[in-house]
Amino acid sequence: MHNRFQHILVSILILISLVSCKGLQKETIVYKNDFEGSNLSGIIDGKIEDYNGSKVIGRYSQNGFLLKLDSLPVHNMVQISFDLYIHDTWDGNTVKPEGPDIWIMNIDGWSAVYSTFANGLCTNCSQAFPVLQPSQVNGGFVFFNNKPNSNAIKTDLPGACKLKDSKGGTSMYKILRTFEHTESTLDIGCYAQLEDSDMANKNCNESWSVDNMMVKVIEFR
Ligand SMILES: [Ca+2]
Ligand SMILES: [Ca+2]
Repeated sequence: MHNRFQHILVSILILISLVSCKGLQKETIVYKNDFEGSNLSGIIDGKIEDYNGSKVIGRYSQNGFLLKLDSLPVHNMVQISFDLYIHDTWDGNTVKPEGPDIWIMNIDGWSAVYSTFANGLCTNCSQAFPVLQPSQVNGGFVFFNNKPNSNAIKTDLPGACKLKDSKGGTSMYKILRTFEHTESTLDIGCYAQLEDSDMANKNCNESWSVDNMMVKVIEFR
């Protein structure tokens, strides 16, 4: 009987410590933007466009934008999440002159995403995503071969320009990155490096945009 009482007491103590441990993690949303108010404060090279009934940051073809956050509360980790729209005809791992078509996210200058996407009319194409980084072979980059639209959340969205109004013209991905970070400033750069032999229409042929961006800082005490 004595042992049984001890057993129950230990169980209760473990339960209390588990509950209190959970309380030691503090999350703070430091940035949240659905771009419906066209708010581009803190963003360099930001621009707004309407896509499929929602305002997005974009569209970009080559280049992109930089979000600069400062005065962040004390934290150990950062979590970034957003919707990435890949519009029209991306050629994935295809070699020059039509590819590779690379989407890039740099955080404080380090590479968080350097991956290829394929969408639209690309036949016999492959894309690296959801593999986020290429391997390095003989000083060059080799991208992983996944099927076009791998891990896309939506593949039946209309295109934005070249494939405007045609279903499947855009694919949507959820980008989620969580990493250790303690500095009070945070730079998030989103870019693309796209190859297209049709330079005059590149902005229409292949572009991207972002929506519902959220940045959380997490503190473990
Ligand atoms: Ca929006
Ligand atoms: Ca291309």
